[in-house]
Amino acid sequence: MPAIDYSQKIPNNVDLKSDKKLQRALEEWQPNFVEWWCSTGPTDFNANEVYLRTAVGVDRDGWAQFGYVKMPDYRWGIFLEPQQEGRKIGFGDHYGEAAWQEVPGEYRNWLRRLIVTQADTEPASVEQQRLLGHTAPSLYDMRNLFQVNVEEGRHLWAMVYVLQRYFGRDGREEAEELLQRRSGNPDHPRILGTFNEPCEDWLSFLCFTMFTDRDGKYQLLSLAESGFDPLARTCRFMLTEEAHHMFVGQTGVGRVIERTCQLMKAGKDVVKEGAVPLEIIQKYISFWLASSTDLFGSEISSNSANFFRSGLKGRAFEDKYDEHLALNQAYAIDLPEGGKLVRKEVEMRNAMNEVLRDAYLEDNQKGIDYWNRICEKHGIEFRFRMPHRRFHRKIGVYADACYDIDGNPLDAAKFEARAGDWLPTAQDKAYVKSLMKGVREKGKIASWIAPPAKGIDDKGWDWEYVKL
Ligand code: BYC
Ligand code: FE
Ligand code: FE
Repeated sequence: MPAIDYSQKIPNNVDLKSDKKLQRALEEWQPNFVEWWCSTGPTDFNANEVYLRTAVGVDRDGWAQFGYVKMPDYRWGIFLEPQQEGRKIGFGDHYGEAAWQEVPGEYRNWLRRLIVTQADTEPASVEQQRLLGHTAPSLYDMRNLFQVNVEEGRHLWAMVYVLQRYFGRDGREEAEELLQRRSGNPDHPRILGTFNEPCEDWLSFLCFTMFTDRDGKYQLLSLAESGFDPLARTCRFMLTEEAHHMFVGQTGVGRVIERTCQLMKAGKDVVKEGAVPLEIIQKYISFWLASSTDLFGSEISSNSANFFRSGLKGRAFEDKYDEHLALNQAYAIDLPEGGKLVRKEVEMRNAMNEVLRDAYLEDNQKGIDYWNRICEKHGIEFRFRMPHRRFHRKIGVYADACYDIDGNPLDAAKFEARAGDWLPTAQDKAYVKSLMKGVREKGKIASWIAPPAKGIDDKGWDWEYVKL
């Protein structure tokens, strides 16, 4: 595996220059990408220098270099983890066979669909976050937003490389389509639900990076197990970038909670001080968590069984399982039947979406526990909670009925009557929106969020992360 070559138009560690045809195809796509970035990416800050990290290697330590960059000049590139000699397929019917270095013909369509679905989310999130720079609560937060944005742009590059390198003409067409669909466009939307939801205020953004980027983590973990080796290797490197996105969400929501708790403890009026009441934070959490829970697909899914059986998409941390075939095993699911829930056993392979969702929800709970420790530290009694996995679902076996926040079935009228207790109301949204005023002075921060414990790259939080 060559080191990252930055002398090339497209930085890469895949020796792109030795494959002229591919290099040409990607160099033709590059200006379209930049045009997409400038027309649908972050508005108005493309001329400003932002203190960003850029990948300079693929080893675990020290792959990042920090410096001021204008976003359109960011060195988006193609970085894969090195190939492991003799890697074997780790699960499914091909368990123990040599990992594929080219696309297995019989699985070509499934594989393409998985890669396109993954790819589609990356530009979608950039589109959703397009206007947030204007209302950033501090320069530190503005920089983090832009870091997330450029890296999601790079994730698109990662998937487009796989499409163009391994899927020929179809792959090139898909790469173009990825720049055509638009988040929230009714005629030409992004593929998955959450990626068409408006994300127009920072509380939504912080919940998105906490919960939706974490779906990204779990989907990438399962694709990092893929028997199609180039996909596995590119997902492994993407995961190293993903950690920062979830950090932004985890600590960001934590800082909103921290600010509110400080005011409550001091006996101040939270709304008068321009902070967010804990009940409203909970409603935002419930909305984004429920929507992101949908991203795992249906509880019972023949697609997921096919992806697992064929060795394309495994479970997160497949190594941790005692066996890797998942045959003759059952998974118990509470299925709705005549207004009641009835526990039924389904074949494990058909429940792979649910297995991954379990791991995801467990990870979310740790994040919620961390937020509750902030309340505890300030002596505030309020505790955050995860909504039940059946709550407010649009995809899967619970999508056709209503469930309360604890997962109990209730009729649509009763749900409507109580929805405002669980999900942000128009009034809540208007209040949060009213707080969204950009703060651009060094060392200053908005009224609704506490400063972070430390800055980026050993700088103070009050450093000039964006030159305006
Ligand atoms: N919205 O058997 P089913 C990230 C579709 S996030 C709309 O239930 P299956 C990131 C499904 O496509 C990670 N449609 O599920 C985060 C299928 O449609 P077709 C993204 C949905 O097939 C933040 C039909 O329903 N990566 O990286 O097992 C910022 C029946 O499918 C939804 C991936 O998702 C939904 N929520 O699909 C930036 C990995 N859910 O084909 C980036 C790749 C399902 O019948 N994707 N459908 O028309 C997959 O592994 C799978 O396609 C899914 C589950 C996880 C989406
Ligand atoms: Fe991503
Ligand atoms: Fe991400």
